Amino acid sequence: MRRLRSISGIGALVLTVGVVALGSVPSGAAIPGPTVVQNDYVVWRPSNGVWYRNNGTTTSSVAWGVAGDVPVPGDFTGDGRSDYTVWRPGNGTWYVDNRVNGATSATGWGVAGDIPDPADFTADGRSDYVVFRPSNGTWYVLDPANGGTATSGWGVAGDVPVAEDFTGDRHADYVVWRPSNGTWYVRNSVTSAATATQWGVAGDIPVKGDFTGDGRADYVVYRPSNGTWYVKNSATSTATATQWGVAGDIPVSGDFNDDGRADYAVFRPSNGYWYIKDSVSGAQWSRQWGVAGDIPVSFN
Ligand SMILES: [Ca+2]
Ligand SMILES: [Ca+2]
Ligand SMILES: [Ca+2]
Ligand SMILES: [Ca+2]
Repeated sequence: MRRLRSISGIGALVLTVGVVALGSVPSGAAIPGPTVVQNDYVVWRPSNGVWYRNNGTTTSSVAWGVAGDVPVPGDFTGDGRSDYTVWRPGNGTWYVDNRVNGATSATGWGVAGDIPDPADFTADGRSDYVVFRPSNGTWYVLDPANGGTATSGWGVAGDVPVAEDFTGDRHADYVVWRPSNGTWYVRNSVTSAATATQWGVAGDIPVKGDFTGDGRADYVVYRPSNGTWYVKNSATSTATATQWGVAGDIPVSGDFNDDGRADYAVFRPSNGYWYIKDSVSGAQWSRQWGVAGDIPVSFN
């Protein structure tokens, strides 16, 4: 695959910093945010296959992927940092570009029709290659560290795979969200214990994240119709609703201020801004990064 790398030189994307009045849904010029971030602001552009990254202080871009690919960033190499990664439906191949040293790899895992959903099932600190196959409701996991594999029948066609750790043992669990009944089906990947929790309605978008900081993923949906985030603490069942977003916004999973808790974050294609609301203090900021058509990705 063609691979180009440039640092701090993205002509098409200009970082702007300004001040606007705070409101429930800010718009307009950027509001400065934290300079130390856990999640970077990253978009992948299908039209040219370029990843544009902004870590709060510096920017870079890497050409990696082609139109039709699915961006699936994760830390596949175990250095603690997300790698530029795409999954190609046409050949079921994962293309990984090590973000730190530029080493690349291609690994076949999955077939056309699968939904890629990388997560760390083995708790070794490295994302695994993971696909959910709607045609048979089966998950396929490949450990990049040792080639070990696992399969699990969990889910049906139409379900949305949401692999993350709900049980707090650092092993990602098999999780699907079912739009037809708004139910989260969680299967502990270690013990196989299963739970079903209704949270959300058809049309919602499930979002990964631990919003409460207890090391367990929470039930989270973003509702496009009213721009509201509904979060249910997976340990206590305490629920909150937070309006953050407008029609057309794309929710993004991530902790944007490095406090160990996921934040409310949306990317607005109409103006290329990211709007973040700290899930703890309610502090708000925004950053212009990306254009319409870009895919915002969770990247740290
Ligand atoms: Ca792993
Ligand atoms: Ca787990
Ligand atoms: Ca939690
Ligand atoms: Ca946070």
